[in-house]
Amino acid sequence: MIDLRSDTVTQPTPEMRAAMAQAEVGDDVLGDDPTVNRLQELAAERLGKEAAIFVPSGTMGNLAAILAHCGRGDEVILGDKSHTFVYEQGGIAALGGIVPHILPNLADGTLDLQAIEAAIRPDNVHFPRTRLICLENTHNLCGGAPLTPEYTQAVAELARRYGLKLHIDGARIFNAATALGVDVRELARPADSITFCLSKGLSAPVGSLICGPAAFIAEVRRMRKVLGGGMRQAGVLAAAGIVALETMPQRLADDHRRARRLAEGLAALPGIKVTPAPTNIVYFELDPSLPVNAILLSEKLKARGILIMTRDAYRLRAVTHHWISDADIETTLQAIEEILYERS
Ligand code: TLP
Repeated sequence: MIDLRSDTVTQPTPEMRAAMAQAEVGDDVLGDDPTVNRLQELAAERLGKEAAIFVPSGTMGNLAAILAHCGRGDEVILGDKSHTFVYEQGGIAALGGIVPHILPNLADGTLDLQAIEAAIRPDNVHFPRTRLICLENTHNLCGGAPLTPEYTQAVAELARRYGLKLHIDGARIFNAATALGVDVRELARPADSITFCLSKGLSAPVGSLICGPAAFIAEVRRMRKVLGGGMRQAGVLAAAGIVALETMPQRLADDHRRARRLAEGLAALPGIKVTPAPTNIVYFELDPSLPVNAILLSEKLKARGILIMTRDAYRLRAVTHHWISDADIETTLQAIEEILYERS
């Protein structure tokens, strides 16, 4: 199968499997797993933060971080297309009693600075207290758009002026760093906390890390435990994460090149509109006049061994990753052309 549904489908590499088999482990809830501890130290160092904590998923990472920043009734400013708002079941509200204050994401994944400032609540008994601003880098629903260090810094300065914190959902922060040609620390520095995922472009089977000041990470550790995310001999997972962090960021440029090729190939087909694809995520839209809609196209591709995700009746998403080759991209383009113009 050519699986373009997501970079979450990546399988561990042989080197990761070997590291997992040999991992030294201990009870991580007691702080005794040497491999988890090593991963956390490595993650903190790579992101330029004081400390880090390993969690089972990006969803739990964002939730635990936001719970550590905010209390019940507090408000968080975030984008209407952010993963936390759209795809995390409203967990911050459902489990944390935290109020999402939604602002429109612009096409480049940013939130307008003036709109953020206007959304910050004055001290008034009628309002919830604004505590936190959340950004997403790269921005999944905005076509994998990377946010620049300058924009992130501007949001951080605004947050500081009002005594707020800044959290980044950096699920794909290494993709952002690659696309912008900057060190990942430049992107993380302005933020008080950042979550990133090992199990997307970095190809590890499980896990995410939250990075930030040591005192904040201690609070996140409490939140992780209450959410049921305290894992015991998690070193078998962390071992793959260490290999991921050490060996995989370097190869993300290949994913981006393949996504660009896919986007260009699709854009050349009549009736297809493609969102700019600066990293590894390609969104495209089918003109309703074409003989197939998104669902039918994905079904016909599946019959040819190609998996792709539908977004709505006409929009689809394809994501490149470690297990997608140049030849897979050409095969996919060829198949889409044949299906759309009914030569299948
Ligand atoms: N995104 C998944 C789906 O949930 C949509 C995908 O296939 O892209 N932040 C961002 C920006 C994400 O894209 C995701 C996963 C997460 C957080 C959550 O990570 P997990 O799946 O580990 O909970």
